[in-house]
Amino acid sequence: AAAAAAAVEVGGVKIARDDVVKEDDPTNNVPDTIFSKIGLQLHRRDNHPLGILKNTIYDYFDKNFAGQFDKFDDLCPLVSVKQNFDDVLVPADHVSRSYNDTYYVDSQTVLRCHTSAHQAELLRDGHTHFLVTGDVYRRDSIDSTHYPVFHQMEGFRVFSPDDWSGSGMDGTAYAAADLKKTLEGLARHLFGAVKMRWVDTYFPFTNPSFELEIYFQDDWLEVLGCGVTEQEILKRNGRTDHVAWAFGLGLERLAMVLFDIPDIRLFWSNDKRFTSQFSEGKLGVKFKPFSKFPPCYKDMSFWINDAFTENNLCEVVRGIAGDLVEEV
Ligand code: FA5
Ligand code: MG
Repeated sequence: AAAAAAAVEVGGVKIARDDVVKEDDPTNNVPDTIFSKIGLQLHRRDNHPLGILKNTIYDYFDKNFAGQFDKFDDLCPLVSVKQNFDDVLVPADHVSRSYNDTYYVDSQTVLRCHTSAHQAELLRDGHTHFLVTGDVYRRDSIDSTHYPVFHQMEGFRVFSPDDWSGSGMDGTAYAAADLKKTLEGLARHLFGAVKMRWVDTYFPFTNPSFELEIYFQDDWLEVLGCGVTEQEILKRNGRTDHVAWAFGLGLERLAMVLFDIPDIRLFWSNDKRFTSQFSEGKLGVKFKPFSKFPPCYKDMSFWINDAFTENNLCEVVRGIAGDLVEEV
């Protein structure tokens, strides 16, 4: 295993390596390669593409909502199963809860797989407009737009009956319209003119639910999920009779489009040829590729048993080859 630091600190919480990586514990599936990413907080580096993007999104919300949005970017990524799943109404048998999809520290604690894990607590604390940015963790396939650690920004806005009563719409229609208007405005703020489309989808915590896709490298790329928050979440957290919208956007996906970054692994690079290309406040500087080595394809055979899943294989490959493997 890679030599990992013994402990890191996030948001005032000390996280020891041995409390997060437990090779012999069947309720734990966190490898050292994942632990080594905890605490790096790429989204808090002002000269990193993810930090530049986060700050530009902050600007948009500050400008359009007069500073009403409260911002959080240092919440601890270790959360309870309740926060990550139950609080946002993810059903008990949903695939995302499986050890195949999520990193478990123990049976009740996970590395958050989305920033939606913080919705309920922030609502309970009285926040009605907030943005939560953070690193999130998923066991997932390997290709140029997927990485087991990536960054999301959650947005959440609560409306009270006064907001929609004069509009001729019901609360849900009003929130959905405001959501789409807000995110289309954000896309224009980031990209200027860009080809985008809305796709209907499903999330347990919103209804209706949508995804926004942007045209990139000759294909549609999903950049965010969003929707009108389920009433049950508002009711449980002190906002009966209110309506809300929420979104969760993938910072890497947006940054790939903005900076022309062709591969998601590059965000983790410490190579000066990468890091020196970006600086605070400079959005949309086009990345200049520097490696001239061609890819090399390998065929391999595996003997597998009934417990085999594709993500198990992908993780073995990541564990051995690190970031050298571009696609499996
Ligand atoms: C969610 O995570 C929802 N929590 C988003 C949400 C929030 C919906 C609030 C409604 C209300 P999803 O799994 O689709 O949804 O991920 C959201 C975004 O994260 C995706 O659109 C994509 O941009 C990004 N993303 C997902 N998986 C990866 C990955 N492996 N690597 C990089 N980015 C990813
Ligand atoms: Mg999705």
